[in-house]
Amino acid sequence: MRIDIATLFPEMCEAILSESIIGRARKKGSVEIHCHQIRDYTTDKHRRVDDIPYGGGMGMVMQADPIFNCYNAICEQLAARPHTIYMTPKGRVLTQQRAVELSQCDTSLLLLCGHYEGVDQRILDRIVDEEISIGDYVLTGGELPACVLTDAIARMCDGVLSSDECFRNESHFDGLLEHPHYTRPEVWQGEAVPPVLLSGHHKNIADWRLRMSLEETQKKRPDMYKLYMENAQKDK
Ligand code: 6GU
Repeated sequence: MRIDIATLFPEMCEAILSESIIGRARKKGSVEIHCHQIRDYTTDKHRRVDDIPYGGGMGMVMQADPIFNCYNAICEQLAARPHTIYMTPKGRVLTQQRAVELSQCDTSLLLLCGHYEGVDQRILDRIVDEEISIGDYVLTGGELPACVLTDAIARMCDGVLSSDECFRNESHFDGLLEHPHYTRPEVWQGEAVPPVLLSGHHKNIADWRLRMSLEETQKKRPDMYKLYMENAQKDK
């Protein structure tokens, strides 16, 4: 999987995506992530990327041309058109299911990060296939959302985690929150690990984990619990 990110702050994305599991996966070559500086694709001597909005009002708007030049350079590198996603609070809110689908996308992905008050609508109309938000709140730019989306997708690509099991069991994957986890010591400040986990009885452990998952979901995310139960009914 290859992900390109077009932004005015490539160092911000590069810093986040060079650490930990994603950083290691990039070094190994399991995922390819390229951050592009949109400002490098300006043609005027002031390297201008934004201007005041037509119609007046607050803030600056990112201009079409630098973004279009950056996009075309990426297309040329890829020798293909990437699936292009604009990160915006107006987009569809990211879900685990959408992240799974994007991780299986057969073309590469391009994430476009907006800044200031927005981006000229004409470039969005020309190159964007999909708009994604990471939640119903407003951030100063698309960089953190692009890193969130990249992490969510990249961790499911082959060779990034030690095995599929690492994400097949976890919160949100099957519509439930994960069961609690315990590690050594067996007793910590008077609190013991649930005895079933020390029993070595795999069936009992699996049953306990599913029960805890259901309880956890019902308590913390009644909305997810309701959906899960409705789907379980349908599957019967
Ligand atoms: Cl994708 N961008 C910005 N600026 N704010 C957001 C967002 C994206 N998703 C949630 N808030």
